Amino acid sequence: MKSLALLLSVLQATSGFPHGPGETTSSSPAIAPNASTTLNSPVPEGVFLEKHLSMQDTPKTPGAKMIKTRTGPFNLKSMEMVSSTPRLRVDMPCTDCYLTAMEAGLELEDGTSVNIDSGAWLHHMVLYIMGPGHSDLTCPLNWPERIYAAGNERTTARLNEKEPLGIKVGKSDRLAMIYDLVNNAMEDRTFYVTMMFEYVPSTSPEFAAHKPAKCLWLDITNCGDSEEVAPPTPTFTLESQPYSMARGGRFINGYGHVHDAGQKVSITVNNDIVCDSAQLYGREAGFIESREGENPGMAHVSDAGTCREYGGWKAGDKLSVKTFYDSRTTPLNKMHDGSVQEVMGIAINYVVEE
Ligand SMILES: [Cu+2]
Repeated sequence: MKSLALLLSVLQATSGFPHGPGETTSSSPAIAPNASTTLNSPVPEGVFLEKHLSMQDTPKTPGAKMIKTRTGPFNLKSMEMVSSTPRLRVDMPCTDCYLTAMEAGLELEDGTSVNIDSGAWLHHMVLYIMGPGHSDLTCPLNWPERIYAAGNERTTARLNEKEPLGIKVGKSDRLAMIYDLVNNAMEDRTFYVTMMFEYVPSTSPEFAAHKPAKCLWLDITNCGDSEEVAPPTPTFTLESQPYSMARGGRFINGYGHVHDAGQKVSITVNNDIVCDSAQLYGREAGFIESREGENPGMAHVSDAGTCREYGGWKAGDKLSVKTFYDSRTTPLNKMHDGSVQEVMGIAINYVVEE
């Protein structure tokens, strides 16, 4: 644990270090389908949104259970922001089990879910697993094994679209988290970061049929801190350096993460696009900023399109992620001090290595 604490504190200290190797090109073609959406607008054709998890629903996976964990309390003063803060003790949803679906949330002490319409931002959270045999697939020297991440859009990850797969949690494994939270309200507030997990316990008859999946993280900063300064042009494309894969594998499920003005995230194998994750805005009231906010009435990212079963790659192939921003379609996000928020381009992929 000590080395992780050191690693995380170093990562925290280097937040804002010179940018990663993402490249910038301006005036890219407008390749985003139906990027600008509004309150209650239907899901655009060709875009699939994974169904949100609910503690009230019967788990979609046979033999699975649901559990919700809370991490906190996080006490934030009015207009306070906490960035890249590590949390090394996170409640385990289960041990000796497979995590088959995950979803983050943000709530108050009494369990009320909160969002941008009340000035509460789950800017980011990343969930890590540590224990024997766990290492990150794309950045093993830089990060503990990343298994889930969410921006405020709180995308649902599902690992078993067609076959019994999950993140394997061993008996002695532990979870850790990094979080960024913002309280844009006039009053001080106490938040909890929540995780809903669908999982298959070892006591389930379905357990034996399950195989382990991994999270494959692609990032415009490669193994950096994910943040880039937004280029000054109204449109821009940011792309990672290629990741050379030592082993082959298959993509099961994946989605992108951008900041406001981001229209889509593309995943490429040897420069061929295999997944486009469209980014939708303000489809629910919670994602529309209050009149008192930095961006009064602005519709923020509310949904990220999910790709399912989108092929695979061979040993030696090059994977990359590319993100397309257009601030004419949806504006960049402004921070407290009037500056423009840094931008991101991440693809979270759940894969099976071969
Ligand atoms: Cu982000």
